[in-house]
Amino acid sequence: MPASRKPDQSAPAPVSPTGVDAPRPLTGRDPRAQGGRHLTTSMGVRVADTDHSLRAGRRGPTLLEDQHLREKISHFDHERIPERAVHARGTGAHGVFRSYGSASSVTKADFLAPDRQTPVFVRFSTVLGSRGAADTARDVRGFAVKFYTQEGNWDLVGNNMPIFFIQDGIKFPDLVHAAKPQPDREIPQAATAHDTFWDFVGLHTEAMHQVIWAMSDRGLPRSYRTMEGFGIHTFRLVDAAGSTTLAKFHWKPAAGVHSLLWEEAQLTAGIDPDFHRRDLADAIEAGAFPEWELGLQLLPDTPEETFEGIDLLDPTKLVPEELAPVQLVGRLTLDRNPTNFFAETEQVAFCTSHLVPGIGFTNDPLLQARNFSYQDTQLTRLGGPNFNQIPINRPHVPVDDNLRDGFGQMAVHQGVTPYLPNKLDDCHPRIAGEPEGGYVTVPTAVSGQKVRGLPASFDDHFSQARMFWLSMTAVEQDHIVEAYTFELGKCLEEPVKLTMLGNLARIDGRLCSRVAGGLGLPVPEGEPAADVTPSPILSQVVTEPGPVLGRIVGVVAGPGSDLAGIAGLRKALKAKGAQVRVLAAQGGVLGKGKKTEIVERTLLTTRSVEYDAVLVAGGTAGLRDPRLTVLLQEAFRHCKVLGAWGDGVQVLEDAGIDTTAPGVLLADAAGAALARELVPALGRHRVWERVGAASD
Ligand code: HDE
Repeated sequence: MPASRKPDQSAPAPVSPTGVDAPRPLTGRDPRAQGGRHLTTSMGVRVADTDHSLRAGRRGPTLLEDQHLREKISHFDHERIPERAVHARGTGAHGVFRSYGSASSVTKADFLAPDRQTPVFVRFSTVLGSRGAADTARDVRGFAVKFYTQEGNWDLVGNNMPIFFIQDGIKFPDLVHAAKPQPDREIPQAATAHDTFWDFVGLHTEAMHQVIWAMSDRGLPRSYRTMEGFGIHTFRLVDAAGSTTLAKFHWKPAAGVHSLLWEEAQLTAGIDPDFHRRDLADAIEAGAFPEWELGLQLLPDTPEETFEGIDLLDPTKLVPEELAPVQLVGRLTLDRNPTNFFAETEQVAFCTSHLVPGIGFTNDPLLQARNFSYQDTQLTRLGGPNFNQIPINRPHVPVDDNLRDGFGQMAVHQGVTPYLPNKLDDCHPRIAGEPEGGYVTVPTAVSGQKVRGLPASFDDHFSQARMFWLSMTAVEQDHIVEAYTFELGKCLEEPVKLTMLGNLARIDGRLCSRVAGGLGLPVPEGEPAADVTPSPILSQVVTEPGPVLGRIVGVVAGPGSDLAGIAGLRKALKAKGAQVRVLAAQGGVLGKGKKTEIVERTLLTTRSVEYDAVLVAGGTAGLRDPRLTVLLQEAFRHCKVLGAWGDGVQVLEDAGIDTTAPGVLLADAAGAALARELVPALGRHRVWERVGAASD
């Protein structure tokens, strides 16, 4: 037995099943450190040898009595848990939600009262790919937020698009079975570009609105930081006096709404499949904390539950912001990366049924099915009914739930009365009336015959798909045409393509004829909805420069480059929240003494897709490399800002870049003047004027 064991600061904090653990002091510790000084078994016995199993002689068989061997291997054998059925690939971060108080007039939710600060955990995800899939697949993105409020946990489990593929949750297994890899060969991974997906959505026209969003630039976010988020369903808010208001939740990103191009997304899946995961973690580590404002579209709670003719229970319809502006009610800041991916990001369990007083459901048939599904899925995925005791899922308030036992029970419950009513414990834990913060369902009238069916207003499957199409700028429409043509072009079955073309004809004739042209198929007849008013706010092409927070500027350099210029540029960009990354032919350090630059990427390890803009430093003129030519031409073709100072201009010219083209910034030196031009150019995200003027 060890002579003395000092209390170890890094020992696990006591686990309480009913609240937050006391935070463990990490001050002064290397975050990469495991914790304790000595390796132990799971029983806390110090281990003397972890590299050799116990054997009957050095050449003999392994002994069954080797508990350390058996425990080590057996635990490893059971390390994996089932991945999420959908949204398996994702990443998370901790943060805080600060309320402005502006929602208190419509909801009594305490965390929305003035000046409240609520801890949150957010998980972003793709829908279709497996846990190890690439981040940049064309897909809808999940945007799930767990608010650890003083009244219990509220989960807002949303997406980066404001509508969904289906109106009734009972169809979700059909949708997912069609969209996931085909069951015979299990391909393609993380992609809708295959027959079964288009077969299903082609026949299932209520998906048309969501599908056109997925085929738009929204399906390819530049970063999780540059995505909007939507609760999709209409919720019912209730204030302290019992008055109700219908509401849709929106997240508005401080970094603007920006996307990748399809070619970029494909290249990124190869050069950095963890692109979005890395981007989020790097931004937080660099102190460029991602932020969103939470907004509400407030809609009168009328018996019809419609607004301007839009059925608010139909999750395939949005309410244009021009008709119901988004009112901002608080700010979300992500400021801490998880310490352990599995414990936090993998085990976090969001449930749409987790509500707090002040927020209620509507009868949206998709939401109603979700309220069953999320709780249910965790039972298998997290191994039983006690998943809410896992630290990341625990509320930050006391829990006295009378729920007992079950697999993985972590609590040592006290007392003998886990039932109500009881006399032995004076009827504790007591129920709470509304004034004491008890959750009371808003009384709403329900009547009708038991039927399997939806209201007639749900039958319009095309008008909002057309509205979306008409709201796009020309360049965004081009991307949509390319996306449909790519995806249907990957289908093998002609009837599948023909059915979809028939649907496109009902969205827009020009859209249909362009896609049909690309596929080499006849253009079907169709009658698009009349009198559709566009919603220009849906376009993400900006005319005014937006923020450049978290943007990455690649600077091509070499041994003779102007390092002082690079340092100056870095300083100017850092002041705006953007970062410089030096790339060169070889790795290592450029320069000597005080002025040095670390080469973060070499031409072998990078591609243009990792940068929002690429500049060539002065003093780099001698650098010629076919990979650099590809990198610069790609950045140009992808409408990114390019630039050079001093003799760096020569490098652009050698790569065949038209240095007179829009968005190519040339300067004598990397001074303030270059930074002044670069920042707004970056803030416009792309130089769309260049489309059609590519150098190759
Ligand atoms: Fe989900 N969904 N979903 N979903 N969903 C899951 O829950 C489901 C839907 C969304 O980061 C699963 O814990 C059904 C709409 C996100 O952990 C599962 C229906 C929206 C996440 C499930 C829907 C979403 C999920 C898989 C139709 C946008 C990831 C693992 C009735 C508003 C949460 C899990 C995370 C995850 C079921 C429709 C968003 C199987 C049955 C609509 C962001 O329970």
